[in-house]
Amino acid sequence: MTDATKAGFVDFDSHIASAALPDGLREVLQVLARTCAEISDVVADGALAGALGASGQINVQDEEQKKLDVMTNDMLTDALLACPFVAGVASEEMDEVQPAIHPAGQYLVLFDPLDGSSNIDINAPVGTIFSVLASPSPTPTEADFMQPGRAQVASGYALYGAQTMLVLTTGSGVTGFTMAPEGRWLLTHPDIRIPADTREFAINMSNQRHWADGVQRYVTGCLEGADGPRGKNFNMRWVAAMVADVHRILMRGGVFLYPWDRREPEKPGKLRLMYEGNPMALLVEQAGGKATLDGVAPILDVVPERLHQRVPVALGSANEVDQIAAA
Ligand code: AFP
Repeated sequence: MTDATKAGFVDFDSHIASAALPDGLREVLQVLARTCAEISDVVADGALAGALGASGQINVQDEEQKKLDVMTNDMLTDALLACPFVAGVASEEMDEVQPAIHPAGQYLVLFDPLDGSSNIDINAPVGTIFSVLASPSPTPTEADFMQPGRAQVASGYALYGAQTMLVLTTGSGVTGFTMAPEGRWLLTHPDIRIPADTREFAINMSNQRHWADGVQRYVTGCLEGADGPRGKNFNMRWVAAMVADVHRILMRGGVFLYPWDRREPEKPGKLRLMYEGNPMALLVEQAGGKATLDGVAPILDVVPERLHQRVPVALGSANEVDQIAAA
């Protein structure tokens, strides 16, 4: 793309300068945008940066960390804790919350530094997901992070795919930026809306035999297509990175499910409330979709009990989420 073409786009800093944001939030979002641009370069370098493969460490979720999980977690933690408006951070990759050293920060930032880790070594899409809360205290403890998703003042993600994109909400709609050379984010998607109806669903079908009856009925209805009760054919997609599956839904509609299943019945689901469920739910609701635990109960109303809590997820096109509830 030529510089002349790119000159027609509003950049990230100008866009958020024109938004009515509280003191300090703008700066926190700038740090997130800048660091995601840096992460994009590291992800793109892959083997050239020695960034592929396992780190040899296990995280708090009992999952093997990839080198890029560790590198991107450090990049975000260092950048955010250096920002005077950040009171503390929490990450999918860290056991405990990290309070900032300077005592005047107003915001808490929670993140999954590299969602879709199993995609790293096969050069498939991965992303960074973030959630921003107001801090009740300048010296926060874990209890201060335990706020329902509805309290988020901003959330978003960067998707490192065919293009690198940053998708953001500060509570009044959803905007998307595409990364140009030198890490410049340009506003390419000023008002993202999810269509209410869809013919596309996303679920890991290999877990089918473990699902609860309602999910079985819903997916069976989709698979029967025009010959079944739904009376229309469905397509299926599964990227194994929530960030990419949700991005597709924001771009063209669809539903995404990661339900409770019988493999580990004591676990409510696989996905993490604070780093995946809440930030994506705010984006989906702000784009006109529904984000629920089960087709009905909004994810954003869950009162968190633990930092690394897991939840079931059913989100996407509003009328199709209603079909999940009705199944
Ligand atoms: P990791 O980033 O920990 O690998 O997990 C990604 C994820 O939490 C989510 O982004 C995907 O939708 C889901 O896992 C994929 O899960 P399956 O491995 O069951 O397909």
